[in-house]
Amino acid sequence: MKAFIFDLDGVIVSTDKYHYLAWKRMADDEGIYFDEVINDRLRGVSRMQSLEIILERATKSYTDEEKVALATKKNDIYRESLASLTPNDRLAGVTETLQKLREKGYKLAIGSSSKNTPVILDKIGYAGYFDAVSDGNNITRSKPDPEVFLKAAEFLGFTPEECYVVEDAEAGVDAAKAGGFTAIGVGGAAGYEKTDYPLSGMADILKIVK
Ligand code: B16
Ligand code: MG
Repeated sequence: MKAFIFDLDGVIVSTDKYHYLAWKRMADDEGIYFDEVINDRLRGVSRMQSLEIILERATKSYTDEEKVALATKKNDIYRESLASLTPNDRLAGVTETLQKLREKGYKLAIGSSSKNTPVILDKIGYAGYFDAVSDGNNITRSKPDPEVFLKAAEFLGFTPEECYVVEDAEAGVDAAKAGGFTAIGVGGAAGYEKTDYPLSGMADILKIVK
C-alpha cells in the first residue's frame, strides 16, 4: 500500500456538528421535521442530495429555484460556523497519525464531497499539507459514487488497490469499495459490514500499517 485517502468531515475535523446545526435551522424555519437520525443519512452525500433527503418530510413541494435558495441558506449558515474553526478542531489523533504515516513514507490525500474543503483545510492549518486534494469542486457525482476517491488516487498517481480510504460514513465506504479501495471505518462506519478495517479511532490506523 502506498497511500491514504481521508474523508474530511467526521474523519479529520468535527464539521459534522456544524452541518447538522445549519440544516436544523433551515428545516425548523421551513417547519420540516429533522433530527440526528435523519442527519446520519446526509453524511458524505452532496449538499443538494442532502436537501432532497430533508425534503422527504416536507408537507409542500418546492420548485428547483426554491431548493437552490434553501441549500444556499444552509450553506451561508454553515460558512458562518466555519469562521471559528481552528487547528484545535482536528479530531483526536489526527495530527500525530498523519505525521507518523508520512514518516513511514505514505502519501496522504483528501477525498471529500464538500465544496468547502479549501476553506476548512485553511482554517485547521492544513492548507498545502496533503499531497493531493479531491473534493466537491472536482467531481460531478457524490459518494456513494467512487469518483471523488478515483480522482484522489489519480492525482497521487496510484491505483485504487494501492490506497486505503478512511471514512466515517456508510456512503463513503460504499464509494471506496465501488472504486476498488480498501476501506478503513471510524465513527459510524466502524459498525458497517462493508468496512474492511473497523477502527475505534484514527490512532488505531498505526496498528494496521507496517
Ligand atoms: P458542502 P465529507 C460531506 O463531507 C459531508 O459529510 C456532507 O454532510 C455534506 O453534505 C457534503 O460534504 C457536501 O458539503 O455542502 O460543504 O459542499 O464527509 O465527504 O468530507
Ligand atoms: Mg465524512
